[in-house]
Amino acid sequence: MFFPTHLLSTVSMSLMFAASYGAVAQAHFQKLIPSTNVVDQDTGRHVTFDLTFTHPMTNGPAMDMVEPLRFGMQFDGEKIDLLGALSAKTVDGWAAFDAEATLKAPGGYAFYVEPVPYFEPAEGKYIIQYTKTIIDAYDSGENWDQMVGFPVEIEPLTRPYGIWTGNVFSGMVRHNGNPIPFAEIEVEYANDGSITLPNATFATQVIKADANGIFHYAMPKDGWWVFAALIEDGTMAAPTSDKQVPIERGGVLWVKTDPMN
Ligand SMILES: [Cu+2]
Repeated sequence: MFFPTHLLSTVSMSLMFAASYGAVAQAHFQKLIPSTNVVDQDTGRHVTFDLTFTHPMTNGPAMDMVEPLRFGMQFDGEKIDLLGALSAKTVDGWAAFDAEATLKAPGGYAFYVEPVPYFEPAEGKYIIQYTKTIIDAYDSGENWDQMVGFPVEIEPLTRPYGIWTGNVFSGMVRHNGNPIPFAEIEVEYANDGSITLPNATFATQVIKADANGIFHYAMPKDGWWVFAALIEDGTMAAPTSDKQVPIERGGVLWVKTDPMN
């Protein structure tokens, strides 16, 4: 029962799912998962990335991803365009991308992607997921809370790498720089298919920030977790008409936990 609404063919099914699960049933997430989030002597300085627009907790199905508007890395406050480092692939038959980068110097690196706005017919709105992940090189401990300047962005209050499984992750939701009280955050886990969900409500965890825009979540499993702060902001013309429809801007952050063995 985890079929996303946008893949259903009949209106009645769409309405039924929309009524049953609300917006959460259509939770898609922009993946930006690196081969490692800590570069050291063991890993080497070459990092590869998976950029797929998908449903992480149900291990797909993926959705079509066109070449993003921006993909890059921020180091020492400077942005470096990496669109040329993308290579096309297919996931579940849909377009997605791999990428690679070399981290030459010690320090904190933010990798970020701004996808082309995706129109979600089931919700009648555009979705833009401004997505980032932080990599540390050579145990620098620097700039792990750097912001890349997205309209909606999560400021990590927990260092976003070197995290044990079961740790609490805390962050602040910012919209144009300002904390957003009671912002809604969706949380998913990049399930490789080995986790069976008790029921559909487990696909996406939903939490709210406090009055200062700060949220907390304990991650119960080792692997990659995604936090998406979702805010409706602005309108755009719908694809097939001049009608203005809302834009849901998501500040998305990927973090990894490792088991304490
Ligand atoms: Cu979906």
